[in-house]
Amino acid sequence: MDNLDNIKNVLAAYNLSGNFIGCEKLTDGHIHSTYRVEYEDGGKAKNYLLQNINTYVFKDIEKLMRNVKGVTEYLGRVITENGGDADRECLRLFSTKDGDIYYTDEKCSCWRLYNYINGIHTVQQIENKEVFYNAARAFGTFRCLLADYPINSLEETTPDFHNTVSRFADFKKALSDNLSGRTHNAVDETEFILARESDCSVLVTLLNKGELPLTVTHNDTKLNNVLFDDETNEGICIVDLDTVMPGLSLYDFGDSIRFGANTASEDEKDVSKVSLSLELFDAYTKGYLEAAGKSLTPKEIEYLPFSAKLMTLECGMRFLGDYFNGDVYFHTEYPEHNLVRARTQLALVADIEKKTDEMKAIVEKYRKEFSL
Ligand code: GN1
Ligand code: MG
Repeated sequence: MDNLDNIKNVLAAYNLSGNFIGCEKLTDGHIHSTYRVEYEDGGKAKNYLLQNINTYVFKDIEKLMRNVKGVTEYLGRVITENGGDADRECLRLFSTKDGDIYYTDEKCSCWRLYNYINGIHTVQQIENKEVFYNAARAFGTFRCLLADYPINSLEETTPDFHNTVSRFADFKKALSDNLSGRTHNAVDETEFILARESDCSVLVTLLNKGELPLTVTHNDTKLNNVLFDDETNEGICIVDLDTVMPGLSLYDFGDSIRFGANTASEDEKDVSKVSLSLELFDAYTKGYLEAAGKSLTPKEIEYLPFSAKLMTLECGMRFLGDYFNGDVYFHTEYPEHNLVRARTQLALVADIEKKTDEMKAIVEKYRKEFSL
């Protein structure tokens, strides 16, 4: 954990009333370091979410924070106009005493402060399909809320984030650089990826030809980026807005399936536990098409099953590439962590390939049911 005194110094840059009580590190994300900070004010507990921003991943902090400010303010406005509770249904960014939207400490490390939403929980792995259906509705609603967001004002904070052609090139570079000297540990996995090069250009080509629309996308639609209400279990708030950028809706759908419809966790060591749950794919497809289907084109709907395969392959390439590069991007807990993660993703790709026909039939079922 970052030094407690340092955290207190950071908090002193903000205008927070009451007394600091303590803080705990939250461990959901692979990128930033996140803390729940507790204050006591007039006998009442008040929580905040403090984040130490990973500037290795987000190299241009100004761009990043301009996007986050723009999107959170916009969401707050739209949610309020729709009669919702913006303090619970979206992230709110606090400004420092100097009016800045992030704070740079003496070590040049960057921090930001959000509201902490009470009465919610996150889910790491699905236990019943209702949860996944609710996540799908939340991501579908998120898409609709941002449908009119001025896409040209969004900066590309991480260029080519889901450009699978450049992700493939990055993987090949990591393989040939072999900075960690570990490529011999993943010969079969490497071969599996290299055999799927042609998949990597499918969506990029359709986008370049104008056959798929560029939309405002979240780009990191992991299940644990949804906050679920403790009482209703509905997905009430989408977090992790750093990668909200112009992109394809298929990236969002596919990445949700990759993470949530896997019968094993992302870092399960026993790959025989990994498979695509068709029941969960069905639940997510239903929720997503119910909430956002009307805003999707026939081509987008057609490619929903493929997007699940492609986003899973991309993630496998990223984990394995990072393993070859020496674990410089994703936080890891043990030396082989990225290799283990890559193996689960590739096992899931193989299973999706076997189940493609059933996945297509599920999409078709809901396309008809919702008259899309
Ligand atoms: C990272 O921050 P987190 O854990 O929600 C990553 C995603 C990956 C994901 C894999 C900015 O997401 O792209 O799909 O790990 N975020 C970034 O679990 O690279
Ligand atoms: Mg996250």
